Amino acid sequence: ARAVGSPVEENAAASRAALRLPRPASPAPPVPPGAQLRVPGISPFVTPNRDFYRVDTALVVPRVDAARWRLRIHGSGVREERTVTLPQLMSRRVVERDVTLACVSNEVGGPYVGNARWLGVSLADLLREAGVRPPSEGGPADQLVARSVDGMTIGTPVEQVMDGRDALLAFGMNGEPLPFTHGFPVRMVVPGLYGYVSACKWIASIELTTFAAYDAYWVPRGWAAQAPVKTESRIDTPRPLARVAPGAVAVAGVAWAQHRGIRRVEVRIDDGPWQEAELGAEDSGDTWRQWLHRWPAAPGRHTLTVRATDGTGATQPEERTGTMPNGAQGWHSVVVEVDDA
Ligand SMILES: Nc1nc2c(c(=O)[nH]1)N[C@H]1C(S)=C(S)[C@@H](COP(=O)(O)O)O[C@H]1N2
Ligand SMILES: [Mo]
Repeated sequence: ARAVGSPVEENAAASRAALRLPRPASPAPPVPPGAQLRVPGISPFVTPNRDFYRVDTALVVPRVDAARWRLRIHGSGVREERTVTLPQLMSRRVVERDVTLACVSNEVGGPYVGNARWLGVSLADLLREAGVRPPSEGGPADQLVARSVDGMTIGTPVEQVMDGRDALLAFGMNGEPLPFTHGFPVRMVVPGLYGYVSACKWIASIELTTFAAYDAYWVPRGWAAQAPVKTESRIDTPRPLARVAPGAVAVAGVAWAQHRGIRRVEVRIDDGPWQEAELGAEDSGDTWRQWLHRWPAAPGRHTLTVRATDGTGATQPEERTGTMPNGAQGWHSVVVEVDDA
C-alpha cells in the first residue's frame, strides 16, 4: 500500500490538494515589520516549509488520506471517549499562531529549529470538553500520550498543555495544509517544549495517563520525559571560518526561548566585553528573535560568541552540555578570518 502510485497514495495526495483551510476566528497578529532584519545570511524570520527542518523516525513518510483520518481521545479522566474527524476539527474555533519549533537533538549552533505560522484548534479546549482537568485542578492524568499513525509515542505534560499557552492541533503551516513530511493532516504544536515531547506528527490518538505509568518512545532511549526548551542563540552570519573584509561586518543570527521570550542578546569579540546586540522586534514570546551586532572588524583571526537572556532574566550558561538528556546548552562561537586592509 505504500508503493508510489498506489490508491492509498493517490487518495492522500488528492485529499491534501482538495483541502481548503478555514479562516481563523483568532488570527495571528501580523509579524511586526521590524522582526525581519535586513542582513544577508540571517535565517528568515518565517522559515519556508521547504526549508523547515525535519526530524522523525519515519523511513517512509506516512501519507494519510484526510477523509479517513480520525483522532481518538481517551484515558484517565476522560468523561466519555471521543473520536473526531478533520471536518469536525476544522469546524471548531480556528486559531492561527506563530510558534518556533526546536529539536532536543539540536547541538549548540545547529540547524534543527524553525519558525512557522500554524493554523489549528486549541487542544486544551478539546480536552476540557472531554472532561479532562489538569493536575493543578485535581485531574488524575499528568501526561498526555500522543500516538501517530506510524506508532510514534510522544508524552506531553497535561499541565502545560492546559495552562493557557497556545497548544494546538494544527492542520495548516505557513498558509498551506501541513506538508506530508510535517505531519499531514494533523499534528500537535506546543510552544515552549521540544518537539519530541510535544509535536506529534500524523497524530492518531491522545491518551491521558501518567508519567509514572508510561514512558513514551524516547524515554527508555535515554531522553528526559519532560523537556522545556532551553534558551539558545545562534550566529547565522558570518559562517564558521568565513573570510571577511575588514571594517563594518554584520554579525547576526537568531535567539529563542519559547514561551519565555528573548529579552537581550549580547556578543563578544575574542575576550572583549559583552556588547548588547540590536534586537529585531518581538513577534510573540513563542517565537525566536533576530539580532544584529555591527562589528568594526580588524584584520586577523577572531572568535565571535553570542549569549541570550530570556524573559525571566536568566542568561544562557557558558558551560557546554550535549543534547542528551534534555537539550544542549552553552554559548555559540564562530571563528572568522578578517583579511588585511
Ligand atoms: N510521528 C512522529 N512525530 C514526531 C516525530 C517522529 O519521529 N514521529 N519527531 C518529533 C521530533 S523529535 C521533532 S523535533 C518534531 C520535528 O517536527 P518537524 O519534522 O515538522 O520539524 O516532530 C516530532 N514529532
Ligand atoms: Mo526532536
